[in-house]
Amino acid sequence: MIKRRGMLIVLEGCDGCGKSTQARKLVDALNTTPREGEGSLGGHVTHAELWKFPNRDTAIGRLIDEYLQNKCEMEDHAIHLLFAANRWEMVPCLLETLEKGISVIMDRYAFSGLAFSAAKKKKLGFQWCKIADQGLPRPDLVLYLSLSSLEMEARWNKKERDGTMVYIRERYEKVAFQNQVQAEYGKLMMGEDNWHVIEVNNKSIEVIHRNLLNIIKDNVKISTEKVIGKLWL
Ligand code: NYM
Ligand code: MG
Repeated sequence: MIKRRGMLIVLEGCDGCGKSTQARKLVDALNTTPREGEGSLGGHVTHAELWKFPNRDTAIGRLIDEYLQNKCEMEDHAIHLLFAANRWEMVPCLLETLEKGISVIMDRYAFSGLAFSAAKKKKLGFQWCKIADQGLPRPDLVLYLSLSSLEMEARWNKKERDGTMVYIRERYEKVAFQNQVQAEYGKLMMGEDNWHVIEVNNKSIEVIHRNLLNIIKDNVKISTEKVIGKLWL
């Protein structure tokens, strides 16, 4: 059998839309899907890993974490570049992982970087925001979880960190701002053939999971046969 690279699958959406839950379930499902035969992914996917941005474990990530928890202030351009740098620092490891045939389920990526920065009142400029992430590995699929602002807020107060629930509200978790973020996402997905929008209002975790898994199954073969692209180039 020809060895194929892993898929790069990104989950995006506003805060509280269920990305982290779904990302975990997808990784579990891909790791337990039979390699061959009925219900398999055609023998292409060998293994899947869960990645998350911001990656709060690096030196840059720790700065971002302080900013998000309102423990420090940062100029808008500067924090935008730190979010992008936090992705770039992981690129060698990401490419190596995909090359080994391991798929990566990514909980947020450059699209968050753009949507959240461009949504700020003192606009940084959509094009300016794009440049910092230009050339990153291009995802095979972007799964966008769309949630109404009514349901959003109820979900924010609970957060899981390292297996325990903590109750904090981070920077950006305001309905008006998240509506602007969703509008920016709308601009980003226009004309893109690798985006899939999934409405999550009033749907169970399991129904959404099935939906996402089916999209992946429909795309896995095509994606792993293509060389990984470069984002926005
Ligand atoms: N965020 C995330 C950005 O503003 N820029 C980025 O590049 C990324 C990856 O950080 N409100 C924002 C979106 C979220 C916050 O993400 C932290 P999470 O998934 O809640 O840990
Ligand atoms: Mg959040």
